[in-house]
Amino acid sequence: MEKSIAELEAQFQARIDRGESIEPKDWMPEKYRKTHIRQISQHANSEIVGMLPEANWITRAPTLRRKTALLAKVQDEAGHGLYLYSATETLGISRDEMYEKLHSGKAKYSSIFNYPTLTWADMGAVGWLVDGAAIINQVPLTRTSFGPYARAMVRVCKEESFHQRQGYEIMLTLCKGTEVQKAMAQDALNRWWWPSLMMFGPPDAESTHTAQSMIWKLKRKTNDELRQLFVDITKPQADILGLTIPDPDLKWNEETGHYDFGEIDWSEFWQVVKGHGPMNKQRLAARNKAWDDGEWVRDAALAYADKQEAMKEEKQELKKVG
Ligand code: BYC
Repeated sequence: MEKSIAELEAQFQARIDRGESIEPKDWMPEKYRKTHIRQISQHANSEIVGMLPEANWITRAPTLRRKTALLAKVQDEAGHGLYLYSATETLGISRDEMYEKLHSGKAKYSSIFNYPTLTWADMGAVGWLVDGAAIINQVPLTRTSFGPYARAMVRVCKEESFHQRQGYEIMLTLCKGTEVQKAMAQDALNRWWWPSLMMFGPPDAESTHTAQSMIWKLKRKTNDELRQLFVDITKPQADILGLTIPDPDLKWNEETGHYDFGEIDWSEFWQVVKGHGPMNKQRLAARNKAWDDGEWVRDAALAYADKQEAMKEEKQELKKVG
C-alpha cells in the first residue's frame, strides 16, 4: 500500500532526528526542498556578489604580498559560489534560473555586500568581521541535514579561516602603524561593525524561517545565538588591536557570561534588504555587466560543444558505412 504524505513526512523527520544525511535523490517534503533552494542559492549569490567590494581594492593593494593574498581570497569566493550553485542544482533548479533571479533583483544576497569599501583598512575590516561572521554562521552548517550543503561548507569554512586571518593581520599592521593608519582602522571598524551584526539576520522573534529550519536541522543555531557568539569572540580581538567597538552599551555581563550589546537599527537592515542600501544598484549593475560581457564566452563554448557533438556523430556514421 502506498504511504500517505503524512507518513512519508514522519519518516523523513525521524531520519533527520537520527542525524542522517539527506541526499538529493532521497524523498523530501516539497517545503524542505524549496527552503533549501532559497537559502543555498542566496548563500551562493552572496559569495559571488561578495567578490565585488574586495575586488575593488585589488589594483590598489599596498604591496605585492597583500595583492596576492587579496586576489586569492576573491578567487576563493568565486569557488564557494560555484560549489553552492552546484549543491542547489541537485535540488532541481537550473543555474540559469538562479542567475536570472539574481540579475533581475528577485533573489536575495547578504545585506553586508551593499556597503562600500572606502579605504584599504576596509580590506582588513571585511576579512576580520565579515569573514569572521561567515565562519561563525557556517561552521554549524557543516552539520546541516542536506548532504551536498554540509560537504560544501566543510571546504568553505577552511578557506574562510584563512580569509579572516588575512583581514585581522591587515588590521594589526595598521594598528601598529602611524596615528593616521590606526585612525583608518578605527574608521573601518566604525562603519562595518553594525552591518556585520545584521548579517546574522533578523532577531529570532521576527525571523520567518528559523523555527522550521531548526526542526529540519537546516539551521543548527538561531540568528540571535550566532550573533551573540560573534560579539563574544570579536570583542577581545578588538581589545588586542586597541580599537573601540562603536557601541556604548557593549559590556561584559557577569551573570550571563556574555557581552551585552546595544540595539541594532533594524530599519536600516530592512532598507538594505529591500534594495535601498548604499551600493545595491551598483552591485546589481556590476553582476549584470559581467553576465553580458561574458556572453561571447558562453556562445563560443556552446558552439564548440555543438561542433564536437557533430564530429562524433559523423565519425559514428562513417564507422557504420565502413
Ligand atoms: N541579508 O527568516 P530569516 C560570506 C532575509 S557570504 C539579506 O531569519 P533565514 C562571504 C532572509 O533571506 C554570507 N537578507 O531567514 C562572501 C529572509 O527572506 P526570504 C552569506 C537576509 O534564511 C564573500 C528574511 O530576511 N551567508 O560570508 O532563516 C566574502 C527573514 O530572515 C539577511 C549565508 O548566506 C541578510 N543578512 O536566516 C566574504 C549563510 N538575513 O528568504 C564573506 C547561509 C536574513 O524569506 N544562510 N535575510 O525572502 C543563513 O544562515 C541564513 O539564510 C540567514 C538568514 C542566517 C542569513
